[in-house]
Parts: sequence; structure tokens; C-alpha cells
Amino acid sequence: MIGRLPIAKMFAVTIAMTAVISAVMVSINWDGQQASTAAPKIDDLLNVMIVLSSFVFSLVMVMLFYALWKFRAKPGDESDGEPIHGNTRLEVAWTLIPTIIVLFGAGYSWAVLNDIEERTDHPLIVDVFSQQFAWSFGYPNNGNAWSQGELHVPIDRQVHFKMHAEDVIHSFWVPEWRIKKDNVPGITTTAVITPDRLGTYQLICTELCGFGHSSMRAEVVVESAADFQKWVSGLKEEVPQPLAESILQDTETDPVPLEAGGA
Ligand SMILES: [Cu+2]
Repeated sequence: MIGRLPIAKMFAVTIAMTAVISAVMVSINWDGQQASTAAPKIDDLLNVMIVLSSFVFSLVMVMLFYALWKFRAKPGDESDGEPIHGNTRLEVAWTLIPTIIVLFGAGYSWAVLNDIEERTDHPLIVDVFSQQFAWSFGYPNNGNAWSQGELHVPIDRQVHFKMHAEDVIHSFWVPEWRIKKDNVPGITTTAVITPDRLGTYQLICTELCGFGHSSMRAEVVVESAADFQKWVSGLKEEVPQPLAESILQDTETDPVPLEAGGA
């Protein structure tokens, strides 16, 4: 027997604590500037998860500290604790509540992923080549032009980044775009991103890939369609043969990973 618990009071304290923690945590700008159409949706998802986590944390803390205070041993009490043989209502509750929270989180995340990966017509295709410890980029829509260490994309147009790795696993991450995608040897992975803010950003390798990992970066420039056209037509080199051939050996994982199979 657990005895009578002041459930209403504990719940009220939990809700108050959730409100305070959530207000503080959500007010922090965790992810920085938003520069893609996916960014606000991902940040909203994070905020909802923060509120849910704050609720779970508060609930556990309130019950823990209540139990520590209410059921503490009195001075001189050497007796054993009361034997407890289960509590069906409690067990149903602690199974049902987390199940609902996890299912809600999964459903919401699925909906956001579906939304931000929705394809539009006439995307720009960019091949992303990663190797220890450098990035280079191919533009198949523009004569397979090749750029080393500098990625340019036009604003407000969906870009399909085709990821290739020449040696080990790397990972493509522009924090302001939020999307992060692994580049895996042997397969082509795809990131769908629509940049919606002009500026210069940094592409960061976010998969530990060897000694030079921390310096594996590239400049990212989001510019007007006209400026992009001018830049890409000014590129002198084409994607080198070995890189172009490595793509053909890859197994394609496009379209989206959400769809079963992938082979
Ligand atoms: Cu790396």
C-alpha cells in the first residue's frame, strides 16, 4: 500500500515546475540563426520536446522528493520497510503516460520530416564530395562544374544535395540550415534544403573522421539566382574523373529514407 497521496497538490506543483523550467529553457536560443525553410519547423519541434521533457523531469522530481520526505525513517527506527507487492493503477499509469508521450513525439517528428523533405519542381542538384579532410562540390545542372572548399547556392530554391564519401563516413552540417546528413562510402544519401536567407555560412563536418576532422570545413554562400549563375558559369574545372566514377558505383538511397527498402 502506498497510502493516500496528495495527488492534486503534487500535480499542481509538477505543472508549476514545468512552466518555470520550460519558460527558461525555451527562451534560450539553442540553435542560432535560421537560414532555411526547415529551420523554424525544427526549432518548434525542439521547443515542444523541451516542454515535454520538462514535464517528465518535474513529475519525477516531485515524486522523488515527496517520497524522500514522507517516507523517511524516523530517528531510532530500525525496522524493515513495508513489503509492497505491486500497484496495478500505478503500473498502468507509468506505462500509459510514457507511451502516449513517445507516440506523440514520434508522430509529430514524422510529420515535420515529411513536411521539410517534400520535393518541389526544378530543384538544383549539387553533388557533395567528402574526403579526409576536404569538401568539394559538383554542379551537374551546370556542365558538372567543380568547386573546391566553397559551396554556392541560390536563395529560395530547393537544393538536393547528393552526398558522396570517398574514404570514411563524414557528415554534412550547416547549423543555420539545421539539416545534418551523413556521407557514407558506397551509397548516395540525399539532403533536401531550401535556403531562405542570404549570407555566408560554414559547412562543418560533424562525424569524427580522423586527425583533420576539426578543420574539415567549407564556406557556404547563399546568393541571388543571378549571382549564383554568374559564379557557377565562372567555374573553370569539371568534376575530376575518379570522383565522377565513384558516384556511379554508389547505391542510390534517394528518394527519402522514410520509405522502406533503400537498397
Ligand atoms: Cu569529419
